[in-house]
Amino acid sequence: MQPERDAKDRQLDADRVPLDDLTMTTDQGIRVDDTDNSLKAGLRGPTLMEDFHAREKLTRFDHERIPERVVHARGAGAYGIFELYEPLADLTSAAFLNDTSVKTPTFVRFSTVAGSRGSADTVRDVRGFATKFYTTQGNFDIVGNNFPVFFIQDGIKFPDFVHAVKPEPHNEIPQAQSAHDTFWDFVQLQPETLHMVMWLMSDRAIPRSYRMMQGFGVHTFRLVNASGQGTFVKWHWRPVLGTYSLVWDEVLRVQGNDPDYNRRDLWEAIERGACPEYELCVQLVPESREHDFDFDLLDATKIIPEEQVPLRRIGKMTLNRNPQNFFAETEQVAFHTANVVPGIDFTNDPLLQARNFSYLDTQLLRLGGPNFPQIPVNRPIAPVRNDQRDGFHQHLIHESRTSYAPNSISGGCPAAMDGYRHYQEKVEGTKIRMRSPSFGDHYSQATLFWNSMAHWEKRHIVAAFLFELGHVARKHVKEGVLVHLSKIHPDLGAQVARGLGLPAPATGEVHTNASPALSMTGQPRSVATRKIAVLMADGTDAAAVSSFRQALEGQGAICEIVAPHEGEVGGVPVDRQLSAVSSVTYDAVVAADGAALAGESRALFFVLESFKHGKAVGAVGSGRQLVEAARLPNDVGVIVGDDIAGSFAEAVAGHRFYDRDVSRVPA
Ligand code: HDE
Repeated sequence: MQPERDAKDRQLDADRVPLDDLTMTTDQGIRVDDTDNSLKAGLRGPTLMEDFHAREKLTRFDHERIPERVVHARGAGAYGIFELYEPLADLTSAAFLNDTSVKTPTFVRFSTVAGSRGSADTVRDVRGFATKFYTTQGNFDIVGNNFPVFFIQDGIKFPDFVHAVKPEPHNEIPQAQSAHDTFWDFVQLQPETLHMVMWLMSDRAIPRSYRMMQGFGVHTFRLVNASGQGTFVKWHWRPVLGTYSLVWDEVLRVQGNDPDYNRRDLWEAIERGACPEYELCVQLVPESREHDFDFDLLDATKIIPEEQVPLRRIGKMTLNRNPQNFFAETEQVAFHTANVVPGIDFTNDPLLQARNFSYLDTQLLRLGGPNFPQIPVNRPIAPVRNDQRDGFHQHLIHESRTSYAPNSISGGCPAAMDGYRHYQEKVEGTKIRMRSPSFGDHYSQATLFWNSMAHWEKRHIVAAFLFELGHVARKHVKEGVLVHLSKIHPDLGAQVARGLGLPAPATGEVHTNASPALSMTGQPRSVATRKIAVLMADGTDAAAVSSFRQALEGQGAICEIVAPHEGEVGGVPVDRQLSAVSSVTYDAVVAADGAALAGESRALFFVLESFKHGKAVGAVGSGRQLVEAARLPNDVGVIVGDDIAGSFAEAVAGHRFYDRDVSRVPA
């Protein structure tokens, strides 16, 4: 079903170039009669300068690339709409947060941070979650991440941090990895990174899907109501499908099997009409409570625990439309933390203050000048009127005879009135280059994170530290990190030290507070949009598969028939050929055949690998023989029988069986 057309979609019509005229022209509109042969002096002679078509074609090609984003270079985007649950007039004058009848168009870009534009999607990294709201009052951007905190507290450290995590300068190795010396050297010397590093080592850094990860504005922002009263706010996006992750061993294999795994998943879900949904939630802190916390609200390395300030759901965003051209839309979209509308304002968070400079600056280089807001995807649906003029690639023809204010010649237009008013915060102080002592605690919330993890999450965190530090060559860097880990929690320090074969540093007392909301256990469960491989072969009893398939697809799951060859098996069309896919691109597997597949090594490996990654493994009909041949340990999540649809769906909805002993699984 086509989504309802919103204001942004209609606006883009003017820029769309449909393929409705098959005649090729030059950029000047002159018809081209041959685009395969350059103009030459004689059949075997030199090419002539006057071949304007060849010159234009090659020149345009030479200039096709623009600089990739200095961070967040790899991404995928989608359009959507935002719907408000209830008016928030007591908190903000922002129009789109006051009218529940308005559907505000949005564009979202999800990204990884460290890798280049062509790097794999599934790497251990933070994910960007940047949203542009095309409101009637102009564009509002929440340029967030899927972690609620950041590595550093002051934006002046950003170039240092990014240089440390990016490939090393001498050989540009490694690509899209934090597992190298310079990153961990920065961490050991800059302990403000530690809380975020705990998130980075957790499964949050390897999301199953962009549709299954949270988003956070990170900084404390401010809502301002019509009477000028401010309220501190933290933005949260909550995926309706729940927050789920891959497992590390799987991540390593997905990279080879489908480097576009997350990008493809987003694209296909939207094409299929399974539109990703996220609830927008806020944590609100009245100004009177600004100093009620044991951390500073302006410190972006800290969360406000949800148990202290609960989340309030205020609306829902549905991503319902894929871009039509990756470069035009997803690559050229330009986000900026300073894109705010009346009723939304900043705080003095020094990281946010730096971002308010950096995002405009970076677009000037990346998009080649000051007219990038005129690029279709960036253009507000609100009218744009001002005296800013000229520059490279000006697309508009300003008819006014004046471009200054005040003026009398154009009747004083455009006039500044009834516009954005900055929150009237009282500010005074001496010029000082120092960090506030209220930003000084770098351990308590890292400990809080560790304490809040389930046992399997802790196990994964330790394994992640071992993988990462196992790629660090310099011993003193590992030792430096270990000192911090032991301060975060003695158990963490001891386990990582053991794996590294280094002595565990001495530890002190740590607190035992936890914030259960930080754990990924207890997510909403659903089989909807889960991808299930059904292994079949010639001779499989298609009837048994069909009822199973109907039951799962009825709940929104996606079943793909995987068989040794393309075409049909048992009268059922094959979706994928066994040698062209891997279990790691599925959420679960059902063996529907064993008679033929029990002797097929790729099918056996498929089942074993699924089991190893904690996935539900089912068997119907003769599929039992395949599962038996794989010699899976008798375990939860291995469901064999003729009427398994219900119990299998339940197992898939639970995502993974993290407590399986997979130490002897040969996959
Ligand atoms: Fe960014 N960041 N950032 N960042 N960031 C960029 O802007 C920057 C930070 C985030 O899909 C750049 O257009 C500084 C925090 C996302 O187009 C650049 C600082 C958070 C995206 C930039 C930060 C983010 C960016 C590169 C520290 C989470 C991708 C290209 C002061 C709240 C947006 C661009 C997209 C991109 C600067 C820290 C999120 C260079 C200086 C904290 C999601 O301007």
